[in-house]
Amino acid sequence: MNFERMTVEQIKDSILNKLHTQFACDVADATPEQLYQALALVVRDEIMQRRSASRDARKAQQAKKVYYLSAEFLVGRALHNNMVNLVNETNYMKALDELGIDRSVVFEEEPEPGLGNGGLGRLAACFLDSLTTLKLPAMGCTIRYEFGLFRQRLVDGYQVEVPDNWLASGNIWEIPHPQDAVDIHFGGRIETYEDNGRTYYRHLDYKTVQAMPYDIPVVGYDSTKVNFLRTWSAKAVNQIDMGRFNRGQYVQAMEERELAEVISKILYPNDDSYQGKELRLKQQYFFSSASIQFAVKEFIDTYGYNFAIFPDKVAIHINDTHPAVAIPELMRILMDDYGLGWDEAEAICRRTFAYTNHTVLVEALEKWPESLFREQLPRVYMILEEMNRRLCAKLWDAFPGQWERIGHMAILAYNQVHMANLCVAYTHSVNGVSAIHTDILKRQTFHDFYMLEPRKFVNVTNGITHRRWLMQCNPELSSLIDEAIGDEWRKDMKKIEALKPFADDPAFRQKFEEIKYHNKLRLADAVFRHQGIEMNPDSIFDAQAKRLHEYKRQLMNALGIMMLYNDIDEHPEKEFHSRTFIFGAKAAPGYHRAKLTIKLINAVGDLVRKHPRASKLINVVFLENYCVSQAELLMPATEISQQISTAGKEASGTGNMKFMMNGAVTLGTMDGANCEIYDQVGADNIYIFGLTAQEVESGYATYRAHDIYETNPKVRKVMEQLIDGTLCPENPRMFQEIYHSLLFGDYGGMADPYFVLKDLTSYITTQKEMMADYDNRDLWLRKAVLNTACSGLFTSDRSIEEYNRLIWHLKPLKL
Ligand code: 26W
Repeated sequence: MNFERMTVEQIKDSILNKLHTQFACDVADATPEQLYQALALVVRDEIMQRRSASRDARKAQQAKKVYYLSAEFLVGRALHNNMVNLVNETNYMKALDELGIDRSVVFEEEPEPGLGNGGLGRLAACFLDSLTTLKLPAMGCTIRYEFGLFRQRLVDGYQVEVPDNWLASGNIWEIPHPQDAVDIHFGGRIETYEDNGRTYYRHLDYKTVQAMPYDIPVVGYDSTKVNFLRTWSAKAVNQIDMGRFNRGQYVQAMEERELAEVISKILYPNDDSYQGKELRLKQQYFFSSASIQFAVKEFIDTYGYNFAIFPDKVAIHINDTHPAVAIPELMRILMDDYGLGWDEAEAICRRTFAYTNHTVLVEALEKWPESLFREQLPRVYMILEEMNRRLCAKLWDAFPGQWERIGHMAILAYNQVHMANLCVAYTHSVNGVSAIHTDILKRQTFHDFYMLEPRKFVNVTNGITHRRWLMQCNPELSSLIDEAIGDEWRKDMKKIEALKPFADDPAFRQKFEEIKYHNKLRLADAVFRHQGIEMNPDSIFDAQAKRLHEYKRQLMNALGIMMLYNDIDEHPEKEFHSRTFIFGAKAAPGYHRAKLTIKLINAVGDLVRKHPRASKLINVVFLENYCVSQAELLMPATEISQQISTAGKEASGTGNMKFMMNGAVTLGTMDGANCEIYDQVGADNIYIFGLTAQEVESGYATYRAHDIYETNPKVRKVMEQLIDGTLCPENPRMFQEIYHSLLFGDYGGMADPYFVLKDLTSYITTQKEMMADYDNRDLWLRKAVLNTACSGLFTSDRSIEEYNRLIWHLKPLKL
């Protein structure tokens, strides 16, 4: 279908009009924030014109819809992205130029919604973009956190957390829908009564919190399809308790309100490590229940009470276990509110829900104390008991007498609620996020379930939206690709493989190199403006950007830099290529080791800066507050992408895909989606080192980190430097615990459980090979171009097509 795009003249008029009517000003006297708001309002209008068409079409076509439930959606800024997806970027840019408005100033005015920690949240955002572009009916459901992920400051090399008050000056993109507000009940008690031979349940004495939805539109690329991200905000039903107020209890009169509204106050900053906090459980139930209530209401509005067809019209996706409580919640609503029997309700749930696992780290698997569930969600808890009873009965038939195994698979066991077991047992599909990860799920994490229902387990390798992660963030490279192979790749990313032959075209390679250089300048300029740090664009830009975790091994990167430093120091005669090591990483505020690693990286940077020769050859840059907008600058500027997790630990990774799509060459282990990147680019265009996942697995029994320390003088030297005052003369013991953990282990655990010292030697050797190749410009640029050319598989359009084919079975809307 064709639709009108706004012309340059129309855009200019509309911007001026918004400035006049909203802010009573002109371009000349508008603040940057007012310019941003005016422009955003114009873009929003253009989006909203498409919205009604797409909603009416879904109703008329009675199309199945997916509700993607996720505690996080790390959407990033919307303004520029929406212009790109409206395919009207050129007109908007022209209009801004003609009005004399500096676009980069305006874009930077937009507060970035930090409604996610890392990979899982960003993946959900990429998926919404692809769902909409593929014209699939979908809604993202999450929490409208008033404070997103903390902002990171660096003070003396330490991380300092600052609250992220992203809603302080409002959010242009969200539309409140008070008519869709729903009540959520916490606490209280359950009364049962019999009627006509059936048991009924009555929930009494509960506390009510209202869930108020705010919708953020998501625009499909070059289509009239608009989907929404529904964000739920907690509101007290009684703003003020007038009874108490009249009795003079002013503070108490507000108390209930504060207790209710704290639910959507802040995003928990833990990534991959679970803590059983009551408020987090309340958050999970809050947005899951609200979303399920809404999905049921929408179903009834369209199809009436014919629940038998519910799974044919509604798919509900559980993004990791955080929204798992949605499953017993749908059971509850179907039985208690609509009178369905257990078997019928269970069959509907099984056919409706699907679950994605995002991590195999045991410390990340959610297990809640049963008592918390019983107190906060008494009716849901009763349903879980019955779900567990029925599951265990089945398991008893399958594994008679094997109590330990059954305990391992149960929903309720050892006074805990096992959310992953709930998901695996009561959904129709369980998927991992890369080939190796799904394999580990089948062979280890969920092996016993896999034996019973092998066909339930599927793989869908993650993807990223190439619209944000190539077209928007790297416009110059995108135009160069257009020149070479036409622009069809923008709509169908598979077609980017047509770029492969250009890897052998010297003129193309040279242009590719020039663009990389421009992007390096762009990044250097931004880093200088924000942090006052200079980056030499003629050095190699080598980046590791991801949450800080021991398994991701930023520590190994830091030790590697120290070894390079020693090499430079000991060999004044040797030549080295100048290199900028870029880190971007937030540490969970309570994760002490991770925070110390940030300090270590910065201390290594300081050490290098003090050395006359090393300071010219090495620069360590720690990007403050790594977030989506920073990533958009970093990906296009990077030449070496470090993906160096202990094999078997990183479920997929998605930063690895963003870097390679922008022509960075990967230095990595055979882990997560690095394996698929290897398959796509071939062994010559990626640098793989280190243990395999199998070797790690068998290494736990035999590995002795101390042996490496004893036999390798270079490793011994950096280890000693951690504790001899080299890094921090005023406090030589600063990094002692890292030293101790690598050589002796923490709290009686094994030494170096992430095999840092074990992989360090092959890591260094591989980097040396890489440096030699880098100097051969033709060879290196060929690899870089091939990385972009081979990145077609990693578009999230492909991931979503697979989810749809294997799991959801939605039909694209005819618009
Ligand atoms: C309850 C604490 C908690 C919080 C977040 C546990 C687990 C998580 C997430 C599952 C962590 C996460 O973001 N995992 C990442 O998901 C990405 C998208 O699939 C993968 O690419 C990453 O490899 C994986 O670490």
